[in-house]
Amino acid sequence: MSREDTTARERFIRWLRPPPRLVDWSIFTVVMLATASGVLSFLGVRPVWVPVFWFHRVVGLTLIVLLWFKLSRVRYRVTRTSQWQASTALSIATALAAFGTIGTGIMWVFGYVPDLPVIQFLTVHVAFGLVLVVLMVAHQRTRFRPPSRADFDRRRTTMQFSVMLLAGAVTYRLQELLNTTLNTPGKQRRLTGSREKSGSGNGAFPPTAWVADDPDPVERESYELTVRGAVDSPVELSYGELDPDTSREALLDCTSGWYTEQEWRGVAVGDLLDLADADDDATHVRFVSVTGYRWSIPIDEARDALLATHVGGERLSHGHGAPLRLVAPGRRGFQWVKWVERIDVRTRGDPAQWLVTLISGFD
Ligand SMILES: Nc1nc2c(c(=O)[nH]1)N[C@H]1C(S)=C(S)[C@@H](COP(=O)(O)O)O[C@H]1N2
Ligand SMILES: [Mo]
Repeated sequence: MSREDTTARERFIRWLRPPPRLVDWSIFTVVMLATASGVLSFLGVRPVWVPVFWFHRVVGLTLIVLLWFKLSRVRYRVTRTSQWQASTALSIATALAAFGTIGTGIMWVFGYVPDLPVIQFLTVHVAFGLVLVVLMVAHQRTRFRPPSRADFDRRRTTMQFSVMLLAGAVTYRLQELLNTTLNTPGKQRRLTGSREKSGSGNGAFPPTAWVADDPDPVERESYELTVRGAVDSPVELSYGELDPDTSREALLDCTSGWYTEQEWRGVAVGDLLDLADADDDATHVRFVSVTGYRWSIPIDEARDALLATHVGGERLSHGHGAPLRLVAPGRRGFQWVKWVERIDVRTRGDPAQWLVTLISGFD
């Protein structure tokens, strides 16, 4: 920086730019925070989660500023081929993953996204993000230089980061404003960022697997539902013995970026718990799929949930979890277990479910 930069803008940017090592570690931190908030956002459906989504977007936008600082500093290592080293390829791949993550995020927010076969567009953003974390960790290991005390100037560093975060927040507000004024397809997103699939019945929304579940169709004729565990009288019911007399509207919101509001009909879980005479000390109810996929919810909430046989007046299709799938209002879609064949009444939660949902379906 020997050149005399005199315009106000250049002076501001020079003031704003933290020292190199601090930029690098900020990028690292910001990507980790974005990942953590992204993963956390998978849990939220209700308005109390809004701050998590906000945080994710603001942090993501702050990353753009940091990347710009970083890339304007290291650009020459890529453009001058004489400077290439073994690690240059990794650096480029990392940068591309970062562009991919940010780019798909921006496209998603504005709603200008292609219709893809098989997967939903938001999944591409998630995939880019996960690749970015892996590459970034590898990249960071090839050029490890922790920030030193000299990189921090308490007042200036605080100011720099406040300005960057504020810029992120303002940009996010502007984007919302732009969405509304331009009436973009991204405007109608829910608080989770998901977009609506309208219509009713099986055809209105896509059959979705969380990771790899893809069982053969479950025959209604030979199907049996078991209720067991912390109960006085375990029960087994054939499909014909189920009495699907309970209806309710509920919103299914999938982490792959869509939601749908449907009228579900089926058996109230509370009725099944009464039938099996659940113990007083039971605290959780676990729903287990034919694939082993499972999720549990607190018993008071479970009483209120539904095991659906029908959606929008139609019998559930195989893809949507026939003969029986959990409808858990207020919970993210991945917890709405499909192809339920067993209900375990339990006296404690089930931490292992977090792992099981990821690996069920792999042999
Ligand atoms: N057994 C099982 N249940 C499952 C899944 C799965 O992969 N296996 N996917 C979940 C996910 S991620 C969502 S969003 C909803 C989607 O329901 P749908 O396929 O009826 O749209 O089902 C959930 N239930
Ligand atoms: Mo999902």
